[in-house]
Amino acid sequence: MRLLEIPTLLGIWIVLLSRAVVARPAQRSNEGGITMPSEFKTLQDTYQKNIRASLGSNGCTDSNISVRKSWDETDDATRTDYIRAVHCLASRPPRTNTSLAGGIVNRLDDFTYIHINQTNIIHQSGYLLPWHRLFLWDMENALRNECGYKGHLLYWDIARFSEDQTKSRVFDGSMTSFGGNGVPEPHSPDNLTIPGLAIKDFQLPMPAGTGGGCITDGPFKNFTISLGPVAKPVIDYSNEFGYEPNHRCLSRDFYDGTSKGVLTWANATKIVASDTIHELRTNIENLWHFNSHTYIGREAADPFSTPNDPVFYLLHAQIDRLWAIWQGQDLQNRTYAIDGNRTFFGIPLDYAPNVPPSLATINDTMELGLGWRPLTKEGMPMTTDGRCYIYE
Ligand SMILES: *[C@@H]1O[C@H](CO)[C@@H](O)[C@H](O)[C@H]1NC(C)=O
Ligand SMILES: *[C@@H]1O[C@H](CO)[C@@H](O)[C@H](O)[C@H]1NC(C)=O
Ligand SMILES: *[C@@H]1O[C@H](CO)[C@@H](O)[C@H](O)[C@H]1NC(C)=O
Ligand SMILES: *[C@@H]1O[C@H](CO)[C@@H](O)[C@H](O)[C@H]1NC(C)=O
Ligand SMILES: *[C@@H]1O[C@H](CO)[C@@H](O)[C@H](O)[C@H]1NC(C)=O
Ligand SMILES: *[C@@H]1O[C@H](CO)[C@@H](O)[C@H](O)[C@H]1NC(C)=O
Ligand SMILES: *[C@@H]1O[C@H](CO)[C@@H](O)[C@H](O)[C@H]1NC(C)=O
Ligand SMILES: *[C@@H]1O[C@H](CO)[C@@H](O)[C@H](O)[C@H]1NC(C)=O
Ligand SMILES: *[C@@H]1O[C@H](CO)[C@@H](O)[C@H](O)[C@H]1NC(C)=O
Ligand SMILES: [Cu+2]
Repeated sequence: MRLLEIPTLLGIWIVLLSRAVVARPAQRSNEGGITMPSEFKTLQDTYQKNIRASLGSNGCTDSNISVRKSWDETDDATRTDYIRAVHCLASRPPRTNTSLAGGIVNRLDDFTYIHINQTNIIHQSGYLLPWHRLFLWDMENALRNECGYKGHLLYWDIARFSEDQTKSRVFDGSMTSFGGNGVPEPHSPDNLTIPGLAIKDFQLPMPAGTGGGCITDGPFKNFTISLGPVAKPVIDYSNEFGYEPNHRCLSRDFYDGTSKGVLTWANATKIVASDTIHELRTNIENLWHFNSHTYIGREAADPFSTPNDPVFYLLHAQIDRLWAIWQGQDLQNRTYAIDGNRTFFGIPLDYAPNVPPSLATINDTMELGLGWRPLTKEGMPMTTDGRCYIYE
């Protein structure tokens, strides 16, 4: 019995959510991609104005707040430095006790490991947004403090390139990109089964894109990953969470069907214009989150080991940005708003009976790895509790 299927939920939401906001007809800009519509820009401007107005003269201030930009809108020196720092973390030893997972070989794997370990708790749940906000922050600090990266986290400007993501500098295949598609390998769509749930046949539909094999260009062409994959057509109980070493290339499988006409400015605007936290979170999940992972495909589309693709952090910075813009419309009421269960769709976990499926609260403890166990509410503000950043 498959109680909850993503397509069913998507279907419900497409019917239920009338277009709250209709974006203006898109125009081409000189820089390539589709220009941000005024409805989105107005909301982004309000967020930026409200965040800056909320800053005091101690801690996070107007003069030292970090600015997270679009990968396409930063300079080549910053892009090069970011990529260098990712390779640097890949060359550093892990800090996680490898008795937890023999496949952990480098410092990036510390992040991928805890993401795998927490997947059934931090997706389709109340923790999605605060957990990933702290995860990104942790990565930004690792890049800066351990590998000397001078910039800040950058985001993939997904809506701008919804018609053709390969036009973005994120995927243009140059040495200042994350490389392009995987080499074409004819393959069929799949249903991937999610391990760890009390519902044994929960499946995620995975379409077949135009790649499928190893990426062939860019600075991650020879990149070796080790943890995962986890979500497979049939659960592999001998290595259920992909913790065993499995050295392989980085593969992708671009699938326009979840980007073109989907990851649009209209949908981005609908997300940030959501009236309630429930609407916001379900819009992010149903219109954006799954679709952006699925567009890239292969490693990036495995819900567990997805951070194996270094572009993961830019994909999630976009999601963090959409949440930030929504919060920034009304910082008082929205900063600590939470919605969702304590597990994936509220389904009980077969390995963690101590995680009750029921509603998440802002006082719950989250597990970010290496002993970091913040409360949900510490992952919500953007300019306190150690965080200090704004999206441009
Ligand atoms: C920003 O400046 C304030 C005031 O000088 C200082 O208290 C704070 O530590 C600084 N924060 C950062 C992140 O540099
Ligand atoms: C790693 O974990 C194992 C098993 O729990 C333990 O025996 C070992 O002491 C740990 N190693 C370190 C360095 O903490
Ligand atoms: C995550 O790690 C904890 C131990 O730190 C373990 O109890 C739990 O079973 C792990 N979950 C998964 C899905 O690996
Ligand atoms: C995936 O599951 C759906 C629903 O059960 C089914 O209709 C479809 O044929 C399956 N697709 C594949 C590729 O197995
Ligand atoms: C990948 O490895 C090959 C063979 O070692 C080397 O010639 C090439 O320059 C490497 N490419 C990148 C992008 O590191
Ligand atoms: C929003 O995304 C859905 C898929 O989740 C898609 O069917 C729909 O066409 C998109 N709407 C717009 C206006 O882009
Ligand atoms: C916060 O939300 C409440 C209830 O929805 C509303 O009455 C109030 O006006 C909001 N506050 C602000 C500052 O908008
Ligand atoms: C999951 O959350 C919904 C509200 O979003 C709630 O109605 C439902 O009871 C929760 N499920 C469980 C198992 O707690
Ligand atoms: C969270 O904890 C704070 C103080 O510890 C308390 O004031 C607040 O009511 C709690 N909120 C929830 C939703 O449990
Ligand atoms: Cu995730």
